[in-house]
Amino acid sequence: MQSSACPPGNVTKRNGRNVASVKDNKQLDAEEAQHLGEHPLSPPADEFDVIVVGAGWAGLYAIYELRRRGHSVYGFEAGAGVGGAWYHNRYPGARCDVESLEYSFSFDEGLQQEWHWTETYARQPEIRAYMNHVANRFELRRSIQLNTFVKSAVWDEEADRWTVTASTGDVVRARYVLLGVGGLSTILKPQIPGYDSFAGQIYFTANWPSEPVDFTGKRVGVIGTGSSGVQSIPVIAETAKHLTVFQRTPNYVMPSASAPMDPDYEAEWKAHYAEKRAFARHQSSNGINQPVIQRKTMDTPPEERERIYQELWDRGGLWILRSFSDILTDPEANKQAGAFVERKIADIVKDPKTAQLLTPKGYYFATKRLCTGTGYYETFNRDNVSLVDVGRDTGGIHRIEPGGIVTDEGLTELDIIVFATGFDAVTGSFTAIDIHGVGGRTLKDHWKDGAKTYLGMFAAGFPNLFLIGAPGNPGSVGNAVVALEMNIEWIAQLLDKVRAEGARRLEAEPAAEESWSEHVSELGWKTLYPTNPNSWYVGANVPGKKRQFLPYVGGFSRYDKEISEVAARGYEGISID
Ligand code: NA7
Repeated sequence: MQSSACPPGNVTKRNGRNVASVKDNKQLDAEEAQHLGEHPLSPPADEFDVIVVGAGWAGLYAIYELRRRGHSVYGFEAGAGVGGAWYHNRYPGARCDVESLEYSFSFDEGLQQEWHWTETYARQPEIRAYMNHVANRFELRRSIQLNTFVKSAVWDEEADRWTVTASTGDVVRARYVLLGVGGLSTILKPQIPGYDSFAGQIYFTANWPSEPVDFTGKRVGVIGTGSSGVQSIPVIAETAKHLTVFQRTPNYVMPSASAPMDPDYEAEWKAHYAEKRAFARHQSSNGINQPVIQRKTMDTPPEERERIYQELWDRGGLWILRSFSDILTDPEANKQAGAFVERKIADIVKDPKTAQLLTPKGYYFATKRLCTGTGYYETFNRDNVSLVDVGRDTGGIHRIEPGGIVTDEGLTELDIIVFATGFDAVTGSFTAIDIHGVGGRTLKDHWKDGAKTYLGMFAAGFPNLFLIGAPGNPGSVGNAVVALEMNIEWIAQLLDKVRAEGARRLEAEPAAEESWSEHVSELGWKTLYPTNPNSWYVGANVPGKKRQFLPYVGGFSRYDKEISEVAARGYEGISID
């Protein structure tokens, strides 16, 4: 293992100063290829203490932490490299909406001191480079088999073990399985008639090639205006001959306002990392060092309100959510914030009809995941960009033909179609694995009338199985890295106890799962989030999926307190035998 004195992969010395280099995906592929030999091609044993599925944030940390505590751990990763969502989502403009100094691991002081982020909000290649660095620095690659999709996990009642079968034909047994499969990794491919007939090229933002895609002189269509569409549209517009955006639901888009990292800001963070990490976990509402605001919207005079919104708009990212305490609970307060952004859209977008189309309607501000973008609204002022409404009250996208996309407006001729159509979020990557628990019951079946978990980590009837980023967890409404670090540490401590007691099996009690799920739902309904029937938070983007508000929105500090109290009460709600 490297000592913390060694420079990380992204820092070199120039004129005596540390200078960070930002590589593109092609360079990162080449760099990662040098380490491919470290990855096993098949499991070195038939049996392990823990199988970890996925080598994104959760998988990397789980392998590190569980191995450190003396468990034999083996990981399977479907991709050809580590990084999970940040490996696959290489689309132009991809960037994190949480500040880089926060959206990073806290578990190792040397790691957080040595890594240098070049921008306040990191772009995808820099996050991928960081995750590669983590895999190298902690020698995690030797425990990760790449290019291997876990097909099934079957609980063996007699042996208290899981049998895990992979796409490679490998079959291994393990006492525990930890699913770090990611809430945003199962790509949604809309069933649009004629899809296969398209004569041009099709790309998915969530599975973007390493080679840069050349849009020069091309007629490009982007379907989808969630975060991926919003980030890629301005970049594609710069070189495309013409870009047509097919919008089903307009989103509220905040300016990303990313900036080059200020050395003083970075130094201040690095000097106080311990306090900042503790705040994110124990005191914040969203896993981020943003103050918990007490002031209420309607108690604040209109001019002062406007000043606050403007200040936070200028600050960029998701800061506007910290304007007032009631922004997501009081309809009137929410409308004020929404109206501020709607005025911005009207100011920025010159064509009134386009501005009108881009203005969200019929749902409360930020109840669909708020987007951050760079020059998003401004892009619609370009001569080479047009917007086509494929909203639910239009005929939507009728079909794809060899020459392009047909909507109510007729045929839009295209050379390239980019699908920025999202994911079967939160549950999709768990149910993509054929998981059979007690009595052979599948997780899919267990969740068919609505997904439920205990503490966002366990499913009743699925012993010794850990879910990271699952329904009932706060990760998807805040800093996911903080949430998964909390979860993995909590699970690691539980396993220490189970091992010390010589127990073999732990399982969430059905009543505990029921009451946690009710609690999650109640917390949700105290906010405006569930009123929006049309977001991935409620599974609305997946045809036939049960509509249900999935994330835990009680706040990170409350979640931390609740799971800590469960542990302090002897892991109440979990039977340990
Ligand atoms: P999102 O946020 O789920 O966005 C997907 C977009 O694609 C959204 O605008 C959808 O419209 C649209 N969509 C999906 N299917 C269709 C069809 N059939 N026709 C037209 N438009 C369609 O995914 P992203 O990848 O952008 O972002 C996911 C998360 O990653 C994001 O929230 C951040 O947390 C990071 P809809 O809104 O459903 O009407």
